[in-house]
Amino acid sequence: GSKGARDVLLEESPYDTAVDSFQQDASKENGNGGFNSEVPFKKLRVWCSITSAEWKLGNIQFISGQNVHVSLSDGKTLSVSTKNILPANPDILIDVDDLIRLAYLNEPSVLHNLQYRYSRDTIYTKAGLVLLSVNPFRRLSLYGKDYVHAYRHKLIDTPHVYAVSDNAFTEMMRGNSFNTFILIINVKDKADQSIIISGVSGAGKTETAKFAVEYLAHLGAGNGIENQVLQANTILEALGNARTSLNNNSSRFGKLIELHFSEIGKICGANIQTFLLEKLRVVQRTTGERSYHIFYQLCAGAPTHLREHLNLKTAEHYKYLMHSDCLTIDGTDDAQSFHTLLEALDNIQFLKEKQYNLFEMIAAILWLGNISFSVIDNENHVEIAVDEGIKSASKLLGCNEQELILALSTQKIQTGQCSTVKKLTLSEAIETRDALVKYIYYSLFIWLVEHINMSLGVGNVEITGRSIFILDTSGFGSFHKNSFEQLCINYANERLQQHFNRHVFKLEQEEYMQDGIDWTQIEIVDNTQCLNLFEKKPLGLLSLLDEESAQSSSNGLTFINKLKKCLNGNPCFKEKDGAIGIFHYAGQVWYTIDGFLQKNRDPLHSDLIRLLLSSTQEFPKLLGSNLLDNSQKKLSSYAGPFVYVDSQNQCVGTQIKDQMFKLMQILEKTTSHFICCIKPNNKMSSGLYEHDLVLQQLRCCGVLEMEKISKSGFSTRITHQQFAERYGFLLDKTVVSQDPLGASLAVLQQFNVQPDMFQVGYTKIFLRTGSISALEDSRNRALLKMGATSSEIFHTGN
Ligand code: AD9
Ligand code: MG
Repeated sequence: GSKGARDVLLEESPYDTAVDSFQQDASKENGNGGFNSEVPFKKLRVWCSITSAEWKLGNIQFISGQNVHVSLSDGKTLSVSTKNILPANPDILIDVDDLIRLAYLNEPSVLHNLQYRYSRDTIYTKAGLVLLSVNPFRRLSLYGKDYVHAYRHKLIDTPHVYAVSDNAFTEMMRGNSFNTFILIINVKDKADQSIIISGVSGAGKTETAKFAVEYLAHLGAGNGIENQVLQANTILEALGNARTSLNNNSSRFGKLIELHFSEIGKICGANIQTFLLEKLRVVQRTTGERSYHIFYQLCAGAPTHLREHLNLKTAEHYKYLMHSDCLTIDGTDDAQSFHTLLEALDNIQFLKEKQYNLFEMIAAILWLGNISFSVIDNENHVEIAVDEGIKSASKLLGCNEQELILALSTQKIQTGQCSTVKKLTLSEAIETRDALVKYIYYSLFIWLVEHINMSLGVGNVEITGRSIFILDTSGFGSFHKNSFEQLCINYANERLQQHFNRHVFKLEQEEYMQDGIDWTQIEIVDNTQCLNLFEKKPLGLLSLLDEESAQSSSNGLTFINKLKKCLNGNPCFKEKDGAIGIFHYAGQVWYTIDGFLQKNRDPLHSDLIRLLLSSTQEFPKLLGSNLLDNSQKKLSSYAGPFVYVDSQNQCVGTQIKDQMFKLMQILEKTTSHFICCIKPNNKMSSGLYEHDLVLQQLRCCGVLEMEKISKSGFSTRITHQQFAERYGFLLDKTVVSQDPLGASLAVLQQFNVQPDMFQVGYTKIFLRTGSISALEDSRNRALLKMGATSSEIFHTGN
């Protein structure tokens, strides 16, 4: 039997049921998702632009000159210039789960679509090759075993982080296996996959990364490593996450998790690389923000014996914690988190003794912060009293009280054979102490990461060469005041954005090539200029910073002058009143130059290394000797007072650049899958969707740029088979065609689809935006004749 209209309707997929008659005009769009002026406007549904981020929906009533009169949905009438209207999609398209399927891909339409879905807790939407995820700010029941099962067995095919993870897994497993049925040689023969998660601070990257790991852990469960990876997350979050003004659990470091799989898809090893830990936070941060979680967790949750051993008090006792005026986070129980942390440490076989070492150093930092410096003369020189701070700190560090006092209040200066001792001023003393603290904390972090990696069995990683990398970084951010730390983070994001641009737009165009259609490559606006501003040698910002940091006579002013002289030609650069403005892909950010040189040098006085080396305890000694090994040359031959904390004696900016280049090398060897997280409001509250904030992010993550490709490209792609099934029944009875390709071509011919509006690929028909609507109209009319009601036609598949 032949299929009735109802059967056909039930099979309908929602994406190409755009039906309003005006839709035919979409093909005449002007490339901005808007109309050409000659388009007949009457009765059209349109978005009227009220401000740059606010639109109202209405229908055109009449046009007079350059003005359009629109009746809004609230009954009011508005008169706007033709320049300020954009076509709206028919209601039927409001819930499409891939934005590329919208008949009109303009800003208000995308915003509206995402908002509609968000209001129904549908937080995931695709935009071509990218998954968008709008932060729900509350737990949704979209995760867990049942959902893993459903996505694995394709029982659900709606967009989800699980679906992306599943794709990565499937592609990895298909990887290098030979498939004789593939006629076209797949250029993506890389078995390694990466899931790259981007988004502003608080958008949900870290949570999304956890869901991805969770999904892959379920799939690859075998020898327990998957559980250890999840535990490692808990530990790294305790030491590397903090409350900021943008996110209560903000990652202040980036991480690349590598899950390594066996031939049969079981996880057989894992590795975590970290970068860009924001050390400064331990000693200094903006009011209302916290230091790293572990400090508060320890203070709130340590059991009695540990408290006694560390002479531990509650958080409000410590200046390092008190100075930013924020000790707790709503809805977070630090004591409970401490127990979770202990469990995680046990789980990765981090011995009790080492746990003690860790907590001793955390407590030592807290006590170092309580040391009181008193100014003793009018040159601001300081003295340190033997108080509880000094006593506890020196005990925990295993060093002599007097030696600690000397190291923090004086500096030995070697001139030839003689050495003199110079007293430190208050600001020098504080800087010296803070440098020690930052060094200790950073070393703890690296030490833990090393331990975690040992427990994750990195040893196995070379065996099969199949890995999935998951990248979660500190998000792009612009605060009220931005300094060196933010510059580093934003630079890193700039690098990742370039990878994103190249891959998303390259892959899109590759699909055309693979299916053998004619296509002239489109150049997409990219952020190369901004990257050049940072990276170019010898005149990039980072190398200028290094050059200036190496000069002893330099200061903020000399640095600014140098920047002005060398960078003024770059359109991404601006200077004003001792601050520099950089045009990032995500907007302009102003950075204050204060402290740039010092932070870039990141020096540690050699007296402090000697102090650590003098410790009677093994662990602080280890911290000192690590540094000595790394910088032996510097200490002996150069004999300068400072050493760089980095192993290659590099300045921070250069280290970061190197780290990013290494990261890019890894990612370039993988097939990348992208997830863009979107933050719907700045209040961290569920249900609130702020247009301007979302729009700004959509502009950054290139979603709207994808429109360019889809406009000049072919936004509708349907396999020959699907096309023939959907429209074949419209063919004149006289046309006899057995194969899908033949039937498809006959349909295109019968409906007079112009040759420039479609291309026939090896496997699919590619159509330009809007050219499907004439076919849809005819199809709907035919179905109506066959007895379907209009509401059935319009609403099936919704
Ligand atoms: V930052 O750049 O590290 O400052 P992230 O990582 O982008 O930032 P994060 O994942 O930490 O943001 O998310 C912020 C908060 O949003 C979380 O603490 C959760 O409370 C909330 N969130 C994010 N994603 C989800 C989700 N899929 N479901 C529920 C979520 N809550
Ligand atoms: Mg994060």
